[in-house]
Amino acid sequence: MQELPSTPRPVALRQAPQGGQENSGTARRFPEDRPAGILTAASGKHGVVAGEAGRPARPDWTIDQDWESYTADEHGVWKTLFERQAKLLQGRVCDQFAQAMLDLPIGPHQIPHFGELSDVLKKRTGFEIVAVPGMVPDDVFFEHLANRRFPSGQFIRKPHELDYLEEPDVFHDVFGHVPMLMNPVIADFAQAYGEGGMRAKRLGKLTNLARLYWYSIEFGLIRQHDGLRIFGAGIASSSTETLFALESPSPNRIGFDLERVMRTHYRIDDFQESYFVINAFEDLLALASIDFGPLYERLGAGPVYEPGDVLATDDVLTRGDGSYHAAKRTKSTRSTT
Ligand code: HBI
Ligand code: FE
Repeated sequence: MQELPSTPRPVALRQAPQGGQENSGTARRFPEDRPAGILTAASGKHGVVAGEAGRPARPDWTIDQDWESYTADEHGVWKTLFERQAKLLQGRVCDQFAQAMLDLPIGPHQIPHFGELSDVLKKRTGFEIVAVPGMVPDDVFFEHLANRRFPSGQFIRKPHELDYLEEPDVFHDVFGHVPMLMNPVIADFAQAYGEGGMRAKRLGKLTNLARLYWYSIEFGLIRQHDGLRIFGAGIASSSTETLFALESPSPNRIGFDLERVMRTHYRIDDFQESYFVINAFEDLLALASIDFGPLYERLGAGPVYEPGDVLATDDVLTRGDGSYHAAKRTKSTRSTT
């Protein structure tokens, strides 16, 4: 068992809670006259999280990557993160992710060009990368995915935020998500999520759908030839969660079940208490053909589970001892959505 860093605040990406709701986004309106180029509010926050100041001029929230504007220090942050994670992921990330890293124009020396990544990605799965300031409103996010555009944060975290960040930056989005978008099945699933997101929002079921995204695309594990491997971007872009998710005795590791997952709260500001494990990427895509209408009806009627719950009906691969979160709970209040 590897020793986990005992530092507080782990994590690569925590999507900031929006309006206290489980990632349900904001319905805020912003003035239309915002000048282009203002990407970061004085607060240092980005995108939706920055409020009015985070909204770019274009209605689809895209901005230019403006690659030339990255400083040497910013490329240096990328390098630190890249080298640490590339090493750590060996033998821990799924084969498809590892292979995609070799196929993409991505390396330690500089923040990648979105245009160059898109050239390769487009040929493989038809996806392209567009730059956004940070978190974008749900409907904007869904619209991009539904059209096989992956919105990636343009900014990179500051040197003092290497292990904890509330917003999706270029390291989380490009290092964490783009390799999996090279996989045709994941690409189709991401598009289906975008399409389904609109519908879920209309039906008031976005909370349920967002849990599916969270426990798969962001924090999913997969069974491969020699054991559990990472495919979720939130894990793959975090050194501390890479070790926690696979090697800590604390979390539960449970066989993926759609309805079970969609009933389960998740943690937004710390490691997950439970990870869900798929057998193959095709399992995810099969979900895209399910009629979510009746499913949403059932979900509305049935129970909701806490992040650490283990049920009698679960296919439990590892029953966690919960030690990590128990130790923290004695110190602070719980924070889940
Ligand atoms: N915006 N840039 C960005 N990245 C996300 O992952 C994201 C987002 N906006 C909304 C959102 N995710 C989620 O709230 C939805 O997946 C539900
Ligand atoms: Fe993400």
